[in-house]
Amino acid sequence: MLPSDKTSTSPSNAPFIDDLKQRCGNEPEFLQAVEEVMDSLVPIARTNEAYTKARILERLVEPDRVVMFRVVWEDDTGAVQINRGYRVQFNNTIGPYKGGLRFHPTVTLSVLKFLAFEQIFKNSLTGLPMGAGKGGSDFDPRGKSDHEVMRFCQSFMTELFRHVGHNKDVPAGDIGVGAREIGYLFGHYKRLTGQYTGALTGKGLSFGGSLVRTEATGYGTIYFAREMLTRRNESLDGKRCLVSGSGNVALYAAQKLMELGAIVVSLSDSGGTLHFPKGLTTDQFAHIQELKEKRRGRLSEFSQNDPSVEYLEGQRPWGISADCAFPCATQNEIALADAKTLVDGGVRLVAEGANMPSSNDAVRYFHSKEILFAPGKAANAGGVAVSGLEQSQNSLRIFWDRKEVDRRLQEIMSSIHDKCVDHGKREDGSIDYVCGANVAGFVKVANAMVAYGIN
Ligand code: NDP
Ligand code: 2IT
Repeated sequence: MLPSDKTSTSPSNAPFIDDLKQRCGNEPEFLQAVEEVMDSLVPIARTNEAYTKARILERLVEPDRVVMFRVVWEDDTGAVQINRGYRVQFNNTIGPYKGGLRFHPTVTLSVLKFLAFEQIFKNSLTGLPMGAGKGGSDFDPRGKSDHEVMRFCQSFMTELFRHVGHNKDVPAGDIGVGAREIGYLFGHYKRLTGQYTGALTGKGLSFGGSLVRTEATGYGTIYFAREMLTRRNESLDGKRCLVSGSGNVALYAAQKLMELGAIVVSLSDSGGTLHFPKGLTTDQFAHIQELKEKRRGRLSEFSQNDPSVEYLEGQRPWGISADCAFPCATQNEIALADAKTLVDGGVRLVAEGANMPSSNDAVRYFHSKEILFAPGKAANAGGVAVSGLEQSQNSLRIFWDRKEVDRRLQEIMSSIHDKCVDHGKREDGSIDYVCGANVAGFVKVANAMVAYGIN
């Protein structure tokens, strides 16, 4: 049982973090992710002799390996372009490395290390046999033609293929990597290896993909929030909900919210926020889906044709009053000041569809105000979970129908919720979902590491 003090952080993790700062001082996102996890783990690991003796925590923060490579490609004018590619293979204790690829100009080693580190706990929570990795490039798909994206993906895979494989490391999508990119990457992997295996997930339905993978992260986040509310005899019905982002995660989170009777009052992109004072309608949703998924357009274009919607240029959604918030865009989109704005605006539940969208002090503030807070590694695990189901279907050479995959997704999200409750219960009966997710995800991996001996 955890103490009821909702603001406490563990002073005992300071030496651990100080030591890591010496070695990773120029990796702020990675340090941020480790610090958040160690607040929960240091008190547990330091009182467990087997973990202390085997130095599990110290081993857990060092990736197994990092591959960095040059990606050269030709743009449509014939000019040579150079980007940097990465794959961080963080931990394969409980299964082959598994995690997405991100193509975005902000990609750095620090960002990919934080994402791969989070994946250790997230993948463990799913209950499926998946280790943790992440990769990507500083390549920016925005404004590039399909041919340019194809040439980039082929060049990227020309190096990556040596390091991945269905029993070794299985990449998938993340920011900037969707169905189009996975198609190009898988096509080139198949060509280079001469083998048809499930070495990537998020594939198209005609070539080994799983139904519901596209929707899984967004739907899973909402299933998780539904569990949090059900435990308190509440529901999403009629709740006003803020969603940030308008990519894969945000769109399907919004769709599931509407299906469950919630009122979606915002979506956003890096240009600004769309505010729907009366709630997003299914018609508006279909238009935005077409704009974002097919035309790769900007939300500012949508507001020009729909006067019922307000466009808040250059702003995030957090200033709009609501009951629940679902950050689904990117890391560090909720700073402490935003957390205060959200709470002042009436928000009582925050579930992270994105990875680490809230800064650590924002999370502490939510806890101090008794906000129901679900960290990304638990709430957004539905995406990688259905990736795991895609791997199962590929290995079995079968194809489950939509109902079957959605049923399994709901079961997995519910079991992740139960694990968070079991490991995150405070003395006053409330749940610390951050601690619950960190500890539940950790224990399985740590026990396996101990079983393997020193390696
Ligand atoms: P997409 O590329 O489909 O969409 C990303 C969205 O976030 C876009 O609306 C984009 O706006 C916005 N965005 C991206 N970077 C920034 C930025 N620096 N500042 C402001 N807005 C930004 O990505 P996903 O929806 O797949 O991913 C969103 C989040 O969910 C990420 O944190 C990802 O790691 C996480 N996630 C994704 C999973 C998946 O299965 N795809 C699984 C689990 C977590 P714009 O178009 O203007 O760039
Ligand atoms: O952050 C994530 O969990 C993902 N981008 C999905 C990873 C996957 O392997 O499906």
